[in-house]
Amino acid sequence: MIDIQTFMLALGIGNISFALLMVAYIRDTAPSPGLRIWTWARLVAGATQLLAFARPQLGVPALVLLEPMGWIAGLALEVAAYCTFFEFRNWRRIVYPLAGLALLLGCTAQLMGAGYGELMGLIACVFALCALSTACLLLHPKLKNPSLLQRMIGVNDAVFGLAIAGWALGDLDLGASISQMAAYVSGYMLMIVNGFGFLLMCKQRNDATMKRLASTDDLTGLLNRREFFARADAARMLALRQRQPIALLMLDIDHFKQLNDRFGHATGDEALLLFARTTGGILREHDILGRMGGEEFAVALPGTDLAGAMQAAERLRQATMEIRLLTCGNHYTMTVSTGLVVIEPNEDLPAALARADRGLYAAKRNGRNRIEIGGAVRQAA
Ligand code: GH3
Ligand code: MG
Ligand code: MG
Repeated sequence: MIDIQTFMLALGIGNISFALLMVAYIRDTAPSPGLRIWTWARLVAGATQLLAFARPQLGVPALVLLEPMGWIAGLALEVAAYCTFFEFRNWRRIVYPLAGLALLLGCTAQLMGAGYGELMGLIACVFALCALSTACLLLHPKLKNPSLLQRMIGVNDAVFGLAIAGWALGDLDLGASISQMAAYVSGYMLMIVNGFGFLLMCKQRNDATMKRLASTDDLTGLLNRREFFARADAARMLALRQRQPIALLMLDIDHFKQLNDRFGHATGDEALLLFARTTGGILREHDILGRMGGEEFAVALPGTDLAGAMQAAERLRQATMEIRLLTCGNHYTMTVSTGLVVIEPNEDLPAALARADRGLYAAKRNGRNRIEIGGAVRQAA
């Protein structure tokens, strides 16, 4: 069995290495919420562990008081990092007083002449409480879609909490025992799993944000042009395999420039948002709606033939006329022109969109606020 000093040295080196890597990472990157605090937590925890390793040899009395302060501060920072990451409001009201109380308890125990083992037992109890609370937080069934990663960290926290509580309550003399071994192993795992785990949670969230930004339109939240193409093409190929029809609509709001010129760009933006919401609300769940740019939108309707697509386009046309845009106390109404095609089996998506676009131009030419079917494939070519 390794002694506690060696164990503290190993943990200290691990945490300081984590912290230094994160300092270098944060220097050149905009860090995720909580990552800066997490780095401080690692740094403080690592420094305290190195202090715990060196203190008996140094023999400086003041360091006896510094050690519990370091443990509690590191722990409080770790909890703060989690709270910031999960966007819990008011965490300061809970974490600060509890950290203060734990600090007071630690210092009082020191001043009353508690031995090292008793002090470590007290600190271990605080650690166990925090680890079990964090585990409850990460494994809470009400947490929105906890990822497998979150659950793994939660389980690890729970195991550490139980192991360290068993050690603190059952064996305060730091002798070789199973509970001490369990505390050592779970403590080491905590450093590794929580260290990498927190970073991976940040990465997971950043990846999801990047994916959302790369695939959706900022203003309306609809699919952007690129993502619309990708999904519509996948739907086209599926429809082809299943011998199902798939229709395509190109929609363009009429005289949108006038609306912008008369009421300003902000009102124009609001009109686009309302149009997107209205259209999204009317379509079926598996229909694919995207903003192609400006005031142009496209819809892919899997499993829909010409008659069905005509009905859907008409519903969209009617609903657009019912949108009421409140501008300077007046209700402004909009209309939309639509080009419609059913994708031919031997036709690719850009060609089908070009045909739908021809239908759209025909609708504009023929007076707007109407639906026109794009020409046949050969005609379009
Ligand atoms: P038409 O009936 O022929 O479609 O005429 P239109 O005025 O709708 O079409 P035009 O292409 O002349 O004008 C489109 C306008 O849409 C011009 C551009 O400033 C505006 N626009 C494009 N993107 C945005 C946006 O994100 N927000 C706002 N507010 N306006 C936009
Ligand atoms: Mg327009
Ligand atoms: Mg346009």
